[in-house]
Amino acid sequence: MSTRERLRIAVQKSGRLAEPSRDLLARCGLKFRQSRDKLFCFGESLAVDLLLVRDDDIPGLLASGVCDLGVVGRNVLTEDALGRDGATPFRTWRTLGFGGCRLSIALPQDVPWTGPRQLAGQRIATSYPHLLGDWLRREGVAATVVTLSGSVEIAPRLGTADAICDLVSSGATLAANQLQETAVLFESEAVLAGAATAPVDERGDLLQLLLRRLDGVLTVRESRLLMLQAPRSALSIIANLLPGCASPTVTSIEGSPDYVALHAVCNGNVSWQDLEAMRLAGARSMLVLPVEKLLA
Ligand code: PRT
Ligand code: ZN
Repeated sequence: MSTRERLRIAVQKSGRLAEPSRDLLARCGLKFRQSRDKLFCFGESLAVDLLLVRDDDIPGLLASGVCDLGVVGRNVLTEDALGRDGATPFRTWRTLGFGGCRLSIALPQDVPWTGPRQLAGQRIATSYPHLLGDWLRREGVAATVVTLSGSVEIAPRLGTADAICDLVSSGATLAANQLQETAVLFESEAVLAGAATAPVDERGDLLQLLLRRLDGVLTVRESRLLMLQAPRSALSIIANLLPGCASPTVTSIEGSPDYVALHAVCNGNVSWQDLEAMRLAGARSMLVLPVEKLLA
């Protein structure tokens, strides 16, 4: 394995994952200076650089060691891994909570769906031949996989396929092409991935630092700080009503012996119903605040 002092992350140059990937890294405190050709971003705040590429190139860049990490759809990573012999050469460090979609089989709307067996002997167009081939094998169905690099959804209308296997998020593209979604083969979202073995030089420390910050950012996104005052006598009841909060901090209030102040970080949103239930139990002065940074 090559040694380098700077960690290099591959991210999509343009497309669905480009902006959320850059935003996430920015929230981890990474600042970059972009090269004139706009393909490389030099990390100014940490020794972490970005390579801006097509998403399909990311698995190869990780496998060859050119990049240490990549932000890529699990669909692209798994498709590449299935196309290589033997064990998967990648490691998923974190799932990132954006780029969600599913790989599904779709048929013309006027063809009734009875189950995977009906695909036997049919032609299925896809850009994901390995994921589709793997699923067909597991289902015990022998079909012809027609590999296309794009515009898969028009293949049935062109007569080049009987069904398609493509990514779906809202379903609007399928509907616009008079197709119906049937079986879901694979659920995907963006992940932070790397080679199976982590770098052991300075880059290993940078990776750990980045993961710590990332965990803070990902947790914070879903977290709220809840502050309230509770009657001492109702403390245990109110503590049980806290939505998704572990171990609240309880402090006494100067000049108010019957009440305590309570604050807790809650996982997920705190609804009006949650607040009303706590109010009924005696809580007052309730405040819900977004959390900006969190370091465990
Ligand atoms: O140029 P480059 O190769 O980098 O980009 P690309 O065109 O290959 O990729 P891009 O930007 O379209 O998608 C990048 C990644 O986003 C994918 O690999 C997925 O992990 C993820 N993603 C999430 C999606 C979708 N949702 C998605 N809906 N990728 C593609 N689609 C397409 C789908 O193929 C279909 O054409 O959008 C259409 C369906 O969308 P709906 O909303 O109409 O169902
Ligand atoms: Zn692509």
